[in-house]
Amino acid sequence: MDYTMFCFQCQETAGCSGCTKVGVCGKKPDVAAMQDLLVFVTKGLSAVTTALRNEGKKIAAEVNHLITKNLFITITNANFDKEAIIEAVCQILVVKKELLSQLSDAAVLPSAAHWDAERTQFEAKAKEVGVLSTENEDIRSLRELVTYGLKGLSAYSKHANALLHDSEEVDAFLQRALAATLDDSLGADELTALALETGKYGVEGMALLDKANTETYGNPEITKVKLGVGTNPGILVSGHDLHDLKMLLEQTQGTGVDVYTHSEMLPAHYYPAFKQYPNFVGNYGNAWWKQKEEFESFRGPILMTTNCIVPPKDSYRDRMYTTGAAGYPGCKHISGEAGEHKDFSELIEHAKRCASPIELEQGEIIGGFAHAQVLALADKIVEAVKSKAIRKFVVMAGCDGRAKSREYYTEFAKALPQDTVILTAGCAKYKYNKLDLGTIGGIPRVLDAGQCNDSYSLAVIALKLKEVFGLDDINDLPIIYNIAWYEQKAVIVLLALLYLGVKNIHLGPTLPAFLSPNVAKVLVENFGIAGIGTVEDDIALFFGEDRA
Ligand code: SF4
Ligand code: SF3
Repeated sequence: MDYTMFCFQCQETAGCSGCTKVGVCGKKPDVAAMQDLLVFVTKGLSAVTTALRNEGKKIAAEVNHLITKNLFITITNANFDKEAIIEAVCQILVVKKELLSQLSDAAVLPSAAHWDAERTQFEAKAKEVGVLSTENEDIRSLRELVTYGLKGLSAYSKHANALLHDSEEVDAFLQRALAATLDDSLGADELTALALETGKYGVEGMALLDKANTETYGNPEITKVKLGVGTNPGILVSGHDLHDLKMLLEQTQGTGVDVYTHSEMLPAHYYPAFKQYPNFVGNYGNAWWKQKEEFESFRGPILMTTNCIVPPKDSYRDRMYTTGAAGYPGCKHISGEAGEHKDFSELIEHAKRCASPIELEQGEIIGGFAHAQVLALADKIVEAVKSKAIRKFVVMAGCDGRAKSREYYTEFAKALPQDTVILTAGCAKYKYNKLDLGTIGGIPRVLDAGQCNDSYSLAVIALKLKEVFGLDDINDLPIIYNIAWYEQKAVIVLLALLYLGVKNIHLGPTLPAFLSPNVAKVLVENFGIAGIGTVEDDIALFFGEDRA
């Protein structure tokens, strides 16, 4: 196929500019092409649904779910299965055709809304609709900033949808904003405003998921999670979908198969509802990028409920299963949409034939500091701030990744003065959550709120502290933001923080390649966004001469 891929949506992008031959993540050009096409037709469908809403018509929940799932499929490391992506494109075309016929005036819609074709024409079309099809680099940058934010938002929406929580406002915005990225009449100012509005709905989407999670599973509470292994065979669950984990736990009761969390699934242990399962043993391994070694030594089936998938080694490929938006060619996919039962019996039977996991480490880690738990400790925390036992909070949320430069975060955590507390969420925590950083008056120096979407908790905590201290500006709090990003969920978290008025966020290990110099300048000038330096320089920058 004569197609040059171009993808620069994640932090790992080749040469900090764009993957053009094959993704650093392992995404091949033919898969990249179909992902580009899937984004294009999903935007086209969104233009149709937005026009229908403007005519006062209601959009079915299944259509909203289809849009969020398809965007989620294109998130970094979620789905490498070309056939599954082609199927998703076909499905969109069918739904789009039907909805177009309901529209009174379809003439004004962009060409993506009208595009229809046979599968044989997909490759040719994919060549025309990638990121580089927008020629102006600033417009391209802003369109992609919005699109990536919406990809993150779609992931969080999908998890809420799985728990039967929907928000018409979030879906309507997501689709309106997707459609707006097709609109050639929108200039840089309008698109910049749209990016900030995306942040507003990022807050709403994360609040929706927080409500869905806490109403379903209870409020996260301080929890010690075991790192060792038992003697039973196990299933390892990775990704972010708590509902998948719940269904698996129910189905494994009494089977002699244990269940372990991996990477972003670790925070499931913090919820009361998951503690009732005697076979929910602990967490195995680290952040996503170490999975090649860790999945091999786990020896049992692995369920990838979302990103981040690393192309598997042959040694465990047949043990890797996917579900939801995740997919990998040759790995069995377990089907089931929102509200449907998923049948994990094949994984459970598979596990019974496997040896128990090889132990990687022993001990335990502590977490569960989401908003309700932290607010329950508010008096203690406020007292510690007033007495100066805690000088500063450092938000180190976000993603982990394989780049060596990310060792910065381990060293930064170690170098922080003893009177600082790290607030974290997302898989970024694996860079320092197993260090012994001690406590301040009984409060651990690393407070883990949960998954990347639980960055929402950190915002709730900040807003509460602002209220308690009687401050007018969230930026007057003793909080430093030093965030690590990797994929597009971190983009929606960033946009959400900007919407909440948080300034001077440090973003690393590199600034996004999709920010053109002009767009980066706007972020620097208006929001004080900055990169990272050396650990020593950054500690000096944040704490001046006043270092412990
Ligand atoms: Fe490259 Fe990241 Fe895109 Fe993968 S997702 S192709 S690593 S920019
Ligand atoms: Fe991690 Fe992929 Fe982003 Fe949910 S699992 S934070 S990188």
